[in-house]
Amino acid sequence: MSANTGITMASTSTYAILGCGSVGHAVAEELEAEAKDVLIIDCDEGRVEALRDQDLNAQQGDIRESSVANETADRDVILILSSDVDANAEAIEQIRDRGEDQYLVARASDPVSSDELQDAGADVVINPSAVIADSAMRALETGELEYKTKQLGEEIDSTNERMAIRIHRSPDPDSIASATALKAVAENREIGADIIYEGEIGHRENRAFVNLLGIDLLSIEEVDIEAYDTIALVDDAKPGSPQHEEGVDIIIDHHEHDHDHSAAFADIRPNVSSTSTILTKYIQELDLTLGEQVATALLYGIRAETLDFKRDTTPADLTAAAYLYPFADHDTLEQVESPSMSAETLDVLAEAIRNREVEGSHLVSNAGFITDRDALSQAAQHLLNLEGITTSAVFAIADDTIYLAARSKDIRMDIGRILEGAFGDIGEMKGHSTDASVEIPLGIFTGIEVSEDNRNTLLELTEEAVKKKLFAAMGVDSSDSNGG
Ligand SMILES: [Mn+2]
Repeated sequence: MSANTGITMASTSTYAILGCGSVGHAVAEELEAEAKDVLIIDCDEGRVEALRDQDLNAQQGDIRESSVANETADRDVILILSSDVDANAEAIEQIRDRGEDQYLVARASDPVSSDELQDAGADVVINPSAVIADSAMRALETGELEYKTKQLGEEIDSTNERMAIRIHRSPDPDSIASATALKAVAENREIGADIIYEGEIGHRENRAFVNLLGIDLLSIEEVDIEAYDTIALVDDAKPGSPQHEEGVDIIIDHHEHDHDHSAAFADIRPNVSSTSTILTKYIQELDLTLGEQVATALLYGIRAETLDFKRDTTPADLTAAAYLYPFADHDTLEQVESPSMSAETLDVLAEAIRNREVEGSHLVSNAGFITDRDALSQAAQHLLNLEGITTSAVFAIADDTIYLAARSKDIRMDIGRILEGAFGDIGEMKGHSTDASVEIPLGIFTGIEVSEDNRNTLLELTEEAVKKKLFAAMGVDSSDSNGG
């Protein structure tokens, strides 16, 4: 037995074309151009002669006749392409009557005849009107993008002073990335532009993204918006957040706007998942040399908005991402996704490592007093990296509340259920089997009224009690060092 049983039909197949109107003729030429062995059979003497003049292997014959079926018996693939659907159906029947399983492609005229030809034994049926509709849609899409790109360019070029690119309040990566791309488009046309935001650049990842890529953003507070004569809103619509209203010239978004801006240029596409995807299409259409900053920003914008292609991803998002991929700086992307630790997280982590108590593979620790709760859950995550640790729980006090963050990488240990069991009656639990947290009012936990000067006492009281409760819930007794 040979292991090599791969079918190499593509390179050795022989073809027959039955019925050679304009479609058959075009297909014959394509196949000939690929140096395929093609036999053409057509009923029209004049056409056969013309084909022969072109050095094509053509014969006269009526495709309904069994003689034609015999003539094509040695062909692997038979394309039955006459415009007469009934003749095509008869040809299929003649060929199938011979009982061989040649691959038959047949031309229909509408969905009904498609079904008939399929029933007669065609392997593939081509419906010309569907094919034309399809390519018309594609042409329309390209045509529309071409038209829109021209319009956008003209609108940008009409700027005399500077263009303001406004993004939604507390902008996310998709906003920042699409604005960065539009700014690059403007600068390529020698139009100065600024990205203007309101609120704050929240989330550590977003700040890391802006800083690592060196994206210039201006706060609305530091600019005079009157100084800009072109206003663009990019990824500005955000459900539940107010949108900019007055004097807008350009809108590019993947969310509908509540307000009718009557902007000179608007491209709003609710059928794509990110504004970064739309900007990528413009950059492609403009054939702009894609700088690393813009490519990396857009790729991150698409990934963040689609949660790494897990949420509402469309083919347009994927093709845009594939286009950007080779131009993007992947080291930077990696850094954005795991930004270096903040000072407080480091402090909390250091404190938690110092105060840790380990039973078997379970670690429980006290991080003291904190202000940033985010730091606590990051510390819990990092503690899992300590050798031999599969479950971590860190708690701390902020104001008059005990915060506890826990993580588990042990599939048998449902940390959410453990926290619920230990503290569910006195605190509020959030999370699931691998990642959970709980908030407990300090007063309820200790039974002592909280005041400024008893905080340290409360922390000590809390520490012992929390550790004991947790280890017990994890199934280890903290007074027994053989536990775990
Ligand atoms: Mn968006």
